Amino acid sequence: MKKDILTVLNQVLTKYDLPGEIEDVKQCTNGHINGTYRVTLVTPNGLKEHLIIQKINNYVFKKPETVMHNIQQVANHVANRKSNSDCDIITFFDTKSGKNHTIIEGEYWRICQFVKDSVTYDLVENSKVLYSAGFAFGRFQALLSDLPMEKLHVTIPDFHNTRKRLADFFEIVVLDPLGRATGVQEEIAFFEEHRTLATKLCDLEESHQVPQRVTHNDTKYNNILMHKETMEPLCVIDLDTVMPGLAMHDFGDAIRFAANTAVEDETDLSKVGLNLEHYQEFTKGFMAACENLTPNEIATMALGAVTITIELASRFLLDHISGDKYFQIHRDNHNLDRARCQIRLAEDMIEKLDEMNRIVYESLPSKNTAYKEVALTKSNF
Ligand code: GN1
Ligand code: MG
Repeated sequence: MKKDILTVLNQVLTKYDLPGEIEDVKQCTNGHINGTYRVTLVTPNGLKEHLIIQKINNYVFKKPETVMHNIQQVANHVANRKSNSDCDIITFFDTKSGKNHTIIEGEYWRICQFVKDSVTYDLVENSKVLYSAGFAFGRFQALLSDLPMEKLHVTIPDFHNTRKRLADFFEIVVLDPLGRATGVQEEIAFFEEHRTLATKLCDLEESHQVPQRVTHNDTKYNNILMHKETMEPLCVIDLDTVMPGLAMHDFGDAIRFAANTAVEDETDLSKVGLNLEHYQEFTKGFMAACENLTPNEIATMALGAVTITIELASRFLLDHISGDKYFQIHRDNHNLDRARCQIRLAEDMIEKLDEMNRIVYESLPSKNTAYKEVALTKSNF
């Protein structure tokens, strides 16, 4: 029988020097992968401590210890580089035996502080908050630009290899294990139509025309904790997929989420689209923080948003067709809803791609005019 969650959380706590009684547990459901609990602990001297206790999903992360190794590397590196004005990054407590995680009956658990006064948003209503979010993700990348990639494990192979993602998708369409592919022919046709566009970044990466960098790889807006009143970024979280990747993917994934006029799983597709004002604010912030982008990176930044949106749409639809094994779902056909929403968003981005490119160039900080001109000559990828 499955142990109740309170018993397991108490078991996890015994591995840490965190004495107290659990007073309250709330499950957080805005992540689709790990099991996340917000726990209120009453300490022996009567104070309340708010913690996040998280179980790493070991179906998704086959080797959770490599995830925790990477997080430690990143934490050490950023601690030495960061200035006071930089947004924090999440770090995990050490266990009594000095590790940043603990293993209970084969499951990997970790604990961090609940960041005081923090909130996350699944939908952005005011574009003004996006400059600082763009800056925080851009700065995250800048801080990691001199972390040697060899120090990091690849926690999920081919994570943003869009070519492989689409090949896997078409393979499952043929296998159609549950007969669900028959009902989504229109969606499947979308991926056939846009396969070439979606794999352009792969071509450039494979031919070394764009560099690999240490990237976050999961830059959803709700992976930045914001101050509940000032709306300033407090902390970049979810470092599970920090590994070598492309700057355009981090930029693009953030846009996919934060510049969508609707939530990620919106079923009323008339609400879904790219908000160019949101896009512009985020872009300005990101570009101001990422100082050493190459002309080819700049020229393909907007393409990164289209690419990652198509890629994620294919991942959601693959999961729907294969029986919802990867992303946690909270209703029937949830992954199908998510896929349809992302397809609609990608279609809108494709229509707006020229405008998106123009905004990238306009957002380059003035000190970068030298490669602004070079970038303009290369804008037709
Ligand atoms: C997953 O864990 P979470 O919810 O932040 C996924 C991302 C997707 C995202 C879509 C390891 O992120 O790649 O973009 O869902 N993470 C993994 O919301 O697959
Ligand atoms: Mg994640």
